Amino acid sequence: MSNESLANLLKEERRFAPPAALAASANVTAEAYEQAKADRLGFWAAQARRLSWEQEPTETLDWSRPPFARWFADGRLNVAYNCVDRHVENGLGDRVAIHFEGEPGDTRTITYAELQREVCKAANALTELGVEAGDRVAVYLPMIPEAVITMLACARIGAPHSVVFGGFSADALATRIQDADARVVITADGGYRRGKPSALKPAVDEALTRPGTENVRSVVVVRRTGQEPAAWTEGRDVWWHELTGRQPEQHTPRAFDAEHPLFILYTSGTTGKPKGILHTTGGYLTQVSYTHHAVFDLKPESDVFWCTADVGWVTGHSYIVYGPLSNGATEVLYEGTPDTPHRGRWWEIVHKYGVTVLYTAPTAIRAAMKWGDDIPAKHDLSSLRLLGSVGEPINPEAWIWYREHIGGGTTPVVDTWWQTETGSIMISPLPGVTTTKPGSAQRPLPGIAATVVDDEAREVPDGSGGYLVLTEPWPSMLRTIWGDDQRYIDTYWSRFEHRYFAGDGAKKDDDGDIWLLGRVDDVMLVSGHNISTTEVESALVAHPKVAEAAVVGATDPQTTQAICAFVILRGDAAEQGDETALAEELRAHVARQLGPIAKPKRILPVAELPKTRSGKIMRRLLRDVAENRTLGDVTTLTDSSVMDLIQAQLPQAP
Ligand code: 6R9
Repeated sequence: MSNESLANLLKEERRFAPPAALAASANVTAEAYEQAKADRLGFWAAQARRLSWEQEPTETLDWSRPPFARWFADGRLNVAYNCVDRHVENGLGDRVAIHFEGEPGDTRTITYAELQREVCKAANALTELGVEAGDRVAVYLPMIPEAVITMLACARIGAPHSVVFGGFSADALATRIQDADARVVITADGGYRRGKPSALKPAVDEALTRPGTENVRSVVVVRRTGQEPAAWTEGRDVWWHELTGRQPEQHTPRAFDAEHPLFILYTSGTTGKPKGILHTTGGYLTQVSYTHHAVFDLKPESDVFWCTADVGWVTGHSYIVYGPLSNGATEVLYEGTPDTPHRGRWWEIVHKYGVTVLYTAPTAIRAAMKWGDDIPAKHDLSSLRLLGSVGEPINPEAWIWYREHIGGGTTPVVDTWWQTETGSIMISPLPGVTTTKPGSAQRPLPGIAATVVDDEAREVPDGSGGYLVLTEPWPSMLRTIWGDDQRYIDTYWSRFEHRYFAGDGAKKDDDGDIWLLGRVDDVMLVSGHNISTTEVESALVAHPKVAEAAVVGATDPQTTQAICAFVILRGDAAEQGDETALAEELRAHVARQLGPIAKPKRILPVAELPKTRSGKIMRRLLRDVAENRTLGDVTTLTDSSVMDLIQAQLPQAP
């Protein structure tokens, strides 16, 4: 990747030291890096003791058959016991676990004692349906407490869950049910989205007509919207409230081996069959619990944590369910979209529940920027003390806005890099230790080994770019791709020997800090130069007229690829017209910031960008548009009509 452009990201030269008060009482100090460096496995063995084990592990890591890792293999524990029962036993039954806020404004407050009763009833219910340890349960629910309860109930009886986004189609659901060979599906009549009830049960009915789904013997339906199910299959379908209503509130948790499967989660998979990422019990829980404690400096007695992700994304698994609850946190669970019924909804929720730690994605931050500074300004956000970002590289511009307009100019911002495959946060500042740099995830966490290598697997010197790799196994690493060990080896462990290939481009700056540059598939090749989409996008977003940008390389006879930029303009600029003049202005701006080589050949103003439900821009589809091709798979888009809109808006490519 061209080194000239590194200078651009570093143009935002402000640095932010941790607030003195936070540093003084931080859960984790700089010492942790030293300890982990001196004895990495000893460090993780100590973190495993954060959990309650029925049988403490004596072995930390078995790496005798790489890349198949076994962590804490002779230990035995129950995940649900760790997330719920032990807090109740410790006298914390009255602490609020979940402040639920439905999109229509209905609320529910669930204490740890209530959560224990609900999880026990659900575990008994699954058992009544014949679900046994090892059976897979598909979960297709909106963001309601039953989603969390179901996941914990599955964990309690050792039945791996496979959560599928409520926004996915019947097709996507069917493929995931088939691949995991699920035995039961937990769903709802519907959920609320953008002010309207949106049905879920019909997609389940449709999915279950597909071949390969015959082993699903029960469908449990939560009543959420009150929509009358169009179809009801007697003997298969059962109402959640009827089934759980007749169950005892006690259930004795049984301990499972540390390597017992906990869940399968499918990555969006840009090509081919989706990959079922398999996570197991002891190592996963150890690392999500530790990272939630360390990165969010979580003080369970006083903090109110809010992760805005959907539970259908790994971020929801690790930082709504397993991380916060294993730490006994109080958290917010919100069902709906940020702009329903108005664009200040999130900020209203922060104030209402006194949220202290907020964890969200760059896409949401950029949307809030686009809607205007005056919206958050109307709300008292002074409870916030720490902000997190995840999902995509965060442009320095958005990082600064987040700190200024949401964090009151005082809260630290932690940019956390990780993946479905890594299970938990891997690269991030520590809020009480790190002097932060807008736009950089900076350093691997204590106990994590990551670096940047070139094509020949050589570690690059500071100031250079290449591929991000993880050089040592970590507790919450994926164990395999469900049913396909060879694909696991091929995808992650074959590009570089003995190193996990993350698929992301990255750079090390002169201090050795890591900057993530997006998926390597998205890197563009222009006249022999590698140019990162992230950098061109950051340059565009830094222009006052641009709210959001997505950049792709389109095949070009002269330059191999030509940079094509799709931009969403800010309110006023969008109304002013003269597209040619504006395109010229933006091209000149990028050339000034990054150099002439990075100047987009085409600038295309659009109203929306195609995104996955976790907010990632699907550049592959924009490439299809830029190259006048038929669109590839759109089943994981939040809203597939966005592509029709974009295509209708565009002049045909020259
Ligand atoms: C947690 C999650 C993983 C991919 C990852 C990378 C991108 C995530 C990032 C980031 C730059 C960050 N990504 N966090 N890029 N900075 N802080 O997002 O998991 O949905 O599996 O996506 O997301 O490209 O490889 P997942």
